[in-house]
Formats: sequence, structure tokens, C-alpha cells
Amino acid sequence: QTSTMYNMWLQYKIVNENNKDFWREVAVLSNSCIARSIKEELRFALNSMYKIAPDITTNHQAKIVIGVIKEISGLLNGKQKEIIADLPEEGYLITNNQGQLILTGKTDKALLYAVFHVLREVQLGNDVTSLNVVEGPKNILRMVNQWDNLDGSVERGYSGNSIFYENGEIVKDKSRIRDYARFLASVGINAISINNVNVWEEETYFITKKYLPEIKEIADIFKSYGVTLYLSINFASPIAIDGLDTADPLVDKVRKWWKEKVTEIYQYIPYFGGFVVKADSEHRPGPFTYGRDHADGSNMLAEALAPYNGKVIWRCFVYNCVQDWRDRSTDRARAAYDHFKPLDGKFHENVILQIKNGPMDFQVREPVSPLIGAMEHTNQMVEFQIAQEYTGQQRDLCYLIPQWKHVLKFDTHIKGEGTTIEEIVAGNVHSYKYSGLAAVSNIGNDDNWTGNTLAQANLYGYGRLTWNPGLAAETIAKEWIQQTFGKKESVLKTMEEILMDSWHIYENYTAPLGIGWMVTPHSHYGPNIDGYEYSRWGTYHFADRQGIGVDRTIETGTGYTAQYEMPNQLLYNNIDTCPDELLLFFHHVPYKYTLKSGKTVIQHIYDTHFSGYEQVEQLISKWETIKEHIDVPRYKNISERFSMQKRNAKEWRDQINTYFYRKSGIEDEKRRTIY
Ligand code: GCW
Repeated sequence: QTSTMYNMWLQYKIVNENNKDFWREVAVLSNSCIARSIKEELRFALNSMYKIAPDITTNHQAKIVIGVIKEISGLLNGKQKEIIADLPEEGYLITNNQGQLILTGKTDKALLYAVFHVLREVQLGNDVTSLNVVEGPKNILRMVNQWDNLDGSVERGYSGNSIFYENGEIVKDKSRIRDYARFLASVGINAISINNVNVWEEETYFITKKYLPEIKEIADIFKSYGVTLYLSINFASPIAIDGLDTADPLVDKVRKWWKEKVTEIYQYIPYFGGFVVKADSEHRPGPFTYGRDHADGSNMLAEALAPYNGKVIWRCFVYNCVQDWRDRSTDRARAAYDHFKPLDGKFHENVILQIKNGPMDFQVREPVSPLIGAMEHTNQMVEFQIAQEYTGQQRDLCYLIPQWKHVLKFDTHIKGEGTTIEEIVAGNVHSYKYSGLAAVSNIGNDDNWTGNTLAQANLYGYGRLTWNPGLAAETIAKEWIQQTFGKKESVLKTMEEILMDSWHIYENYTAPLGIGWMVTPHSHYGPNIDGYEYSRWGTYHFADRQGIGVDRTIETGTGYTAQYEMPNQLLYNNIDTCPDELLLFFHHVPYKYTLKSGKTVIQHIYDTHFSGYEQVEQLISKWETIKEHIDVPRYKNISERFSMQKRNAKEWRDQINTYFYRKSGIEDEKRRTIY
């Protein structure tokens, strides 16, 4: 497909005609499936940008030579060989040796990343003939999780249906899967799980011969783009698939069952990545049923996978989802840490714990999960949500890179100053064998993949961050805009502003000061302030006529703050130092409590909600100023989304303001309209 909507950031439109002749002959020396992807990508890109069909040869004298070190060592000097020797498997060197551009590394995967690097530079309008780059990824695991179901639906999907499944079957035409693999590889993603972590009845059979042959086809596609395939599994599979009477991880016949199962999977897919597991979470089965813990559960699978170098990615989203709202001693925020921290050191070396970035659930604002980094002897990775479940569902705009940067930069102080989340998940603080990032994907079978075309920037940016978390949110935005919409100055500037402001704007008109939720139950779109207040999910705000917020302090609250290392523990526990944006997450305060900003809580609520809505109007006006530079389908798509956002922001503004006015009886100082 060649429509602008479809091609995301691989538009291959931006041309620097100067380099055209340079590309007429390209030597690609290897012949693996990844090398074939490289050739295809080059043909497609060069045809699209320069209207040329390059000669793809094995000529060492070509102007561009792409090959792994052992194929081209004759073309490199001693220093360059040393540089490559020091690179990780996926790292690459791009260099100009006497007029010849050389792309090299240790593996074909490295070459693929190098090629996408060069193509990105071309799309950004830069001269590539004199590039000199040495790069390697900061993280080992750079993963996306699909929450796709076999019936074609996508849990928390806002971009149409699945590209993998349709009406209870795996799709026959896999061309979209291939394009998805291209997009992922182009930003450095190297792992994917292709089914929902909630593994329903039929999907349980994915690990049987009924589905494995076709899953192998999908695995092959991803493999040719350097992306390793994982499956989410049902912990109770031995019962569901083969009628065993237990799934107890310490019972021999269960362990044997998994060993045989894993052997069978690897017969179909020798390069299978492993399992993603949601256990004992939101009614999914797990080791708790048998009085076992999560180390027992994951280690059983890890032992079965170890001979094949497979991994267990075990999620820590474990909490009591049938809480009684009357019970104030149970605090959902504490759950992951309370369950997992005591198990540190008990997990096998091919188990990686996957921890959501915050202690609750992908809210617009949460503190960073205190579990990340708290387990010195257990591999960990962070989980983000690219899908905007709680952040506007790809109708409202919310560029999430600034939020993720905020998380990655958070200093846990776990091993003293500078032990940031970024360094922890890179495996630089504790010596993790495997670690990195995972995120719930936001794509579906909509023409533009992501519902709102602007939401493509979140997938793009997530990938770029997994490779290089040091990139600024602005840089990522600029790269994405320029590759996606061209390099017109006004478009670049305006769209960058629109993206960069959007997270704060969304925060302004939704739940205030870190309290979270207040969303419509189940759908999670639109306001319902008390929607979860008397329910079993543990997500309360405790607003009454005097005040609002959750007391999570050590002295009078749930004690959650004690899960943080010093000085963060003090910072949050002490109301005088707790940052405004998280005040209501940590403290219950009267409406007239004065924030560090100098405003009272109630006035802050009114002000941010009035301004949040106005800011949406401003986003729209800004967007309209660049109308003439945007093609019709994308202009229309984004404009429609902005109108939905405007309606949504208005509803949030009026419901929040009215609710708190009625609860508190306190007037808005500016006497604006409250209902
Ligand atoms: O917040 C919840 C979502 C569920 C999801 C769950 C999870 C896949 O609302 O839809 O289930 O998180 O992360 O497991």
C-alpha cells in the first residue's frame, strides 16, 4: 500500500536529489532472510524516493557496501575492526572510507538496523554519503505486546481490529503483518508477543499443533526483520489442553507436561522467544491456586524453556481485584511490591519480571513503581502502554514520550544517586542477565494503523526510546513529523508544539493532581467521577465535603510510601515536600489546602479544567493553520479526532468542576460557569 496514512513514518518521500547517483549500485553481501529484507527495503525506498531501481550486487567496489565484518574486513582499517569487536551483536558502524559508504556489524540484524538508520537520515533530508556513526542499543529486550484475540478483537484496542486474527482464525493474507514487522524493525524493536495476556479458551491452544504451523509463518516474517516471537500462555494449560487434574507447578506430571510442550513448540519454531505470563491477576489462573508463589510458577516454565534459550516474561500486575471499598487497609498501589519483593533471588536467570511503570495502571499521572530496581537479584523490565487506554484512546491526542521520559529519568536512589529507571532496565545498576522495555502496542487494522494518525508518534517514539532512552522527546517528535509529513518549517514547528503540549493538556482536563481514574467504568473513556468509587477494583479518590485524596503515608495511611528508597520515601511521605502533581496520590487534603503553586486544591481543579478545555481549542486552531500542507485523508482523520477530543474535554471540564463545586460548596474565584 502506498497511501500516506498506511505508510506511517516510512513514507520515503523526502528526497535529497544530490545523493541519487550514489544509490545506483548497492552491495549487500549476505544472503540470509534478514539480508533479503534489507534488499527489499532498499528497492522499495529507492524506488519511492528517487524512482530508481538500484543494482543490488556483491561488488566490493560499489559506492555502498553492506556486510557483516567477516565478509568485508578487507575494506576496514584496524581501528574500525576494533570498534566493531567492541559492539554488541545488534550494534553497527556506518562509515565513509575513501568515498565508499560501509554499513557493518557482527550480525545481519545489525546491518538491518544500520540500513534503517541511513534511510531515516535520507528521509530527514541529510546527506548520508559522509555519515560516520557507531551505535548500539541501550537495552537488550525491546518488546511490544499485542493484546489481540483470535476473534479479531483487540483488548484496549482503538485502531480497528487485529491485523493477526479474524473471525476465530489467523489471517491468511499476512502482508500487513510483514509491514508491521518493517515498522518495528525500523525503530529497533526486537521482540513481540502476538496474543493477549488474557489468554482465553481457544487461544490456549496456540501452543498446540492446531495453531503452531501458522504461528511459525508469523514467526518467520518477524524473524526476517530481527523480531523474536513470543506467545502469551494460560497458566492452566495442562488442565485445559490435556485434562490434567492440576496445574500445580511443583507437581512432577505438570512439570513434565510443560517440558514436552516446550520441546514441541521448538520443533515448529526453533527460534521461539518464550512465554509472556499474566498469572493470578484479574481472574487469570496462577500458582496461588495451589498455595505456590510466583517464583515456583515462573521457574517451572523457565526450566522447560532453558535448554532452548527461551525466556519467561512474568507480569507483576498482581493485585486484589475483588476488594471491598469499605476496607481502607488494602491499598492496590502496594500490591506488586508486596507480592514480589520478598521473592528476590528466587527466580531462574531466564525469568524477567515485567513491571508496569506505575503502581496502579497506566494513568495520566502516577508515581513510578517502587518495585522497579528493588530486586537486585531478579531480572526486571518496565512495561509501558502505547495504547492510550486511560489517556484518550487515540481519539484525544496524548503524545506519551514525555511521560515515559519522566519515568526513565526517575532517580530511585536504590544504589545511591543516579540509579535511574533508565539505568536499571538497561541492566547497569544490578547485573541483570536480561532486562529492557515492553509496551502494549497501539496498532490495529485501521488504514492508518493507530486510529488517530498522530498516535503513530507514540509507537515510533517508544521504539526509538528502547534503543536510545537518551533521545529528547522533542527530537523524537521532530524526527517523526519530518519523516511522516515532510520538512516544511511551519508544519514541523506547529506539530511539534501540538505533540509536546498534549500530555499536560490531557492531564489538565481529566483527573487532577495524581488521583487518577474518575473514568467511565469498563470503557475507560470519558468522565465518571464516582464510577469506581464503590467498586471492587481498589481505585478510590475518597472525596467528601471536606477534601480529597488517598493517605498513603507511613504514620496515618497505607504505608505505601515506605516502599520507596530514601530520600524519595521522605519526599512523598511529607506533605510539605510532596510534588503538587502527585499530592492526591499520596495525601488526603482539604479543598482549601494550598499547593506549592500558591493555589488552593479546589482552585487548581477549577483552573486546570477551564484551561484544559481552552488548550484543546488552541490545539485545534494551531492545527488548522497548517491545513494547506497536509494531505486530505490525514487532515480529515486528525481533525475528526480533535473534534471528539473537544467534546470529551468539555464533558470532563463540566463534570469535574460541577462535582467538586457541589461537594465542597466553594465558589470559583473567577466565577466562571459551573453547573
Ligand atoms: O488495566 C487493565 C486493563 C485490562 C488489561 C490489564 C492488564 C489485558 O484494563 O484490559 O488486561 O490491565 O494489564 O493485564
